[in-house]
Amino acid sequence: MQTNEQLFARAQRVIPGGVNSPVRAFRAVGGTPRFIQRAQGAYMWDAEGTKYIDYIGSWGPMILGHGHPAVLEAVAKAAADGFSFGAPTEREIELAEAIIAQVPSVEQVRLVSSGTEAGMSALRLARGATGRSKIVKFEGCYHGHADALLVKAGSGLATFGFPTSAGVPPEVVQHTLVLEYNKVQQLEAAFSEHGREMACVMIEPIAGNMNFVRASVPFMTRLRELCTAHGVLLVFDEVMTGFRVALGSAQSVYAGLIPGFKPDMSVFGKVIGGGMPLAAFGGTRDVMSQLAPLGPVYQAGTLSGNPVATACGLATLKEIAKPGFFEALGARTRSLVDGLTAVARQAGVPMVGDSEGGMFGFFFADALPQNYGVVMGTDKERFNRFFHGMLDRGVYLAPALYEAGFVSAAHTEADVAATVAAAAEALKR
Ligand code: HOZ
Repeated sequence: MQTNEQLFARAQRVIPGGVNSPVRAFRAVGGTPRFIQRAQGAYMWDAEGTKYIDYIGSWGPMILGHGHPAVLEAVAKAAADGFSFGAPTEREIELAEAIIAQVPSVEQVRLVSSGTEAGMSALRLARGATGRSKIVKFEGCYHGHADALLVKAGSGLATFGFPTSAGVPPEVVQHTLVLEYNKVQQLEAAFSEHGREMACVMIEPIAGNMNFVRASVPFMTRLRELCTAHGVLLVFDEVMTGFRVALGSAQSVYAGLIPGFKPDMSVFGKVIGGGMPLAAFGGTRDVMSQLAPLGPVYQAGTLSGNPVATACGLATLKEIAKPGFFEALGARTRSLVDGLTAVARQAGVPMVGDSEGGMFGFFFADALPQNYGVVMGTDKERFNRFFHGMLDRGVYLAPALYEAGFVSAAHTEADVAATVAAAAEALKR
């Protein structure tokens, strides 16, 4: 058996930083990343055989837990029929239909392989469809690592203290305006100055890359009004929230709060692939018809709509559409957050938390942050101590304070109780 430490040392010789995605390296929290060997249900086991209750769920996709039998069966059957054809399949239509059935703002959808690809393609399409160049994003919102969107993003960039990546020339981001999340006045000022030059505003409606921060209802209402008034496309990045916070995604949550609310375009990933590389972007038929081969906006991919990935996604969407699924998941997630904040209160530690469906976040602070600046000011040292205290007790939280957490349908009340008991101990440190 090789230890996590031995594997990490070996990995660092052949992979930059020993990982294929920066936040996995534990740089924010320190220590040795766990090399995962297998997972089942709500649990993962590392190379040393240590068992963890998993609250990352592959950073969102594993909403059913690991190794769900219906998903395994669908994947095995699809794999036996062929891994990739580079030609259309019926399953792609079925997945597109399944997405459209739950998200009324999406009339057509194109499948791709990653959230980054989906965000990048949505951006090109928004620019092509409007004939405009400027785009707006918000501090702390991460839309994948395409150049134009890698400005003041949260997630890994926040972890490493680089607001923007090196290798992104200033000319490439000269059309990207970055505003503060939840600041209505800034939004109004930006629209009055640049509204007619903007192609789109891209937003994580519930930001999961600065932990868990909701767009307020007044902010979202005004954003929708301004986009409509200026002919700017409102693009919801639902890579994290899509089919995770509700069956209709975060846009259904806002539609319940703001009558008639709809974004113009949406970006999905994670849950729609059930753990396989699959993502999508969609919108009105009008906008989507600008895409090649119908229109002039080019976008393509050898593995787009991959038959095994679509089987995995379809089987996952079928399970989560069952009656009562989100009610149960939401209740379990709320009970976790309530439990964590209750033991923190008992320990005299300021902690606040929030959740929607199966996505949650918590901060060592007195009040829930409304934007990135405030998130950055919450107690990072305390978070890091807590992270390790939980890991030592068999609870695997996201290894950075800037990331949301995820509960799956496989987590039981007993898992939540064990997690809360671990937290009570960890908070004593
Ligand atoms: N983009 C993810 C964090 N928000 C990290 C994905 C990973 O490292 O697997």
